[in-house]
Amino acid sequence: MLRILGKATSINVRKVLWTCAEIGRLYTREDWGSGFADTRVPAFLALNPNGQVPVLVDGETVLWESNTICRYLAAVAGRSDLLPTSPGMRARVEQWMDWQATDLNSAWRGAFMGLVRRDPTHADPQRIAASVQAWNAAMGILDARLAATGAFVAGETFTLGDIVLGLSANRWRMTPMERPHLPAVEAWLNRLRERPGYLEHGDNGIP
Ligand SMILES: N[C@@H](CCC(=O)N[C@@H](CS)C(=O)NCC(=O)O)C(=O)O
Repeated sequence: MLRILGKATSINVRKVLWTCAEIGRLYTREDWGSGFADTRVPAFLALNPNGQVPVLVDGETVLWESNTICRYLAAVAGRSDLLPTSPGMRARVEQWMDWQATDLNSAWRGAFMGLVRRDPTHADPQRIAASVQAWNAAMGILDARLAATGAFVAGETFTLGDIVLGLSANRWRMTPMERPHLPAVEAWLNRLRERPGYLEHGDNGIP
């Protein structure tokens, strides 16, 4: 049985849980991470030296980095709809996944930590405002992309890109801040609501 180590409130853990829902893979999940079991213990650090969740244990295969785990699960399941095998189409999906993990993640950190987590080290209003601006600008890029495809992030069909960005967009819409109306993002989120995996692990009240 697949083991997933990480609390279900973590956005990165929820990417993996939603992917498992899409591919119909059963798993057991253990509550690790802040507020739950401490990831700084040797037993956990032996699995992920970063002390972060999620960690996946699939027999001999131990993996960390949520987007990598999602790609691994889709590949093992032979789900070329979620992660295409043709190099160009696969790169298109990976491009948006990498953008989520780098540019988009960096943009939201200050606003999310200050406004949702209420982290005292992220309380500076100017830094929060700068993060809100950067986050909204990044979401504008996603909106333009979705307006162009008229469907999903990588094109006409649902892929892993929609999982990682769907969770990100859900966080964006739930964070108490000024937001522009982004009609293509809104329409896409409604499209994602047709998927049980998104309803269970994405649009479930957790930002
Ligand atoms: N790049 C990593 C980031 C993982 C990460 O930031 N995980 C957070 C939770 S979302 C974490 O483990 N924080 C420490 C903790 O909860 O103890 C990934 O995508 O898997």
